[in-house]
Amino acid sequence: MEDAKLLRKLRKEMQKVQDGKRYEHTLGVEFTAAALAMRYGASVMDAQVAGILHDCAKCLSDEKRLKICKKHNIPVSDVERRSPFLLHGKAGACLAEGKYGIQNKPEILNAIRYHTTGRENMSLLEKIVFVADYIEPGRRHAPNLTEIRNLAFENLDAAVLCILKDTLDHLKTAGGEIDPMTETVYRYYLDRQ
Ligand code: DGI
Ligand code: FE
Ligand code: FE
Repeated sequence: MEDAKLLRKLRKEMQKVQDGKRYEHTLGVEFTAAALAMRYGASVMDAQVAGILHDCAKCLSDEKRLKICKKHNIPVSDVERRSPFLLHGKAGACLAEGKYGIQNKPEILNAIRYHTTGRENMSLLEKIVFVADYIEPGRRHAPNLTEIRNLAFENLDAAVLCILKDTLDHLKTAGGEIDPMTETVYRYYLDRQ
């Protein structure tokens, strides 16, 4: 299928399954990921597809997310079982492949899969989606947003580190349970600055 046609089709699918605010966020992540791909020399098309689909499992029920993981033999940790929204990346990667037809594109599926916590040694596309998700124009409330938006186009790894740090700080003050993955990834990027 022609690129523009595929993008239109995927946007339409997301508009069907997401509420208005989430869909706007989806479009914001799509074009922010495209801009970062231009800046860092990644595939703009892959960034757009990953951006459109990254939250394709966000508007499902927790039961549905757990069911998808079970069906695909994805191990579910204790934290993920207590907070199944953390599985929307992993479940989303399954849907992207099965329901939305993203075949033979493991790099796109991984960008969707790891977009919430990040992972060690992320690929360029994974970092782009991780950062775009945090800085897209519809985001308003994150601390240091102006600085992180600047940094994103200067030094992508530094932006990844800042986002992880602010996310951990936020979880610590707001009392959210921390997925050990988020801390592991933070230490990984801290050691590599
Ligand atoms: O799906 P989005 O809202 O667009 O963004 P996302 O997939 O990055 O999810 C954002 C939320 O995920 C944000 O409120 C912080 C939260 N998060 C990231 N790491 C962890 C976490 N929440 C918990 N409880 N534990 C984590 O380790
Ligand atoms: Fe998400
Ligand atoms: Fe998102």
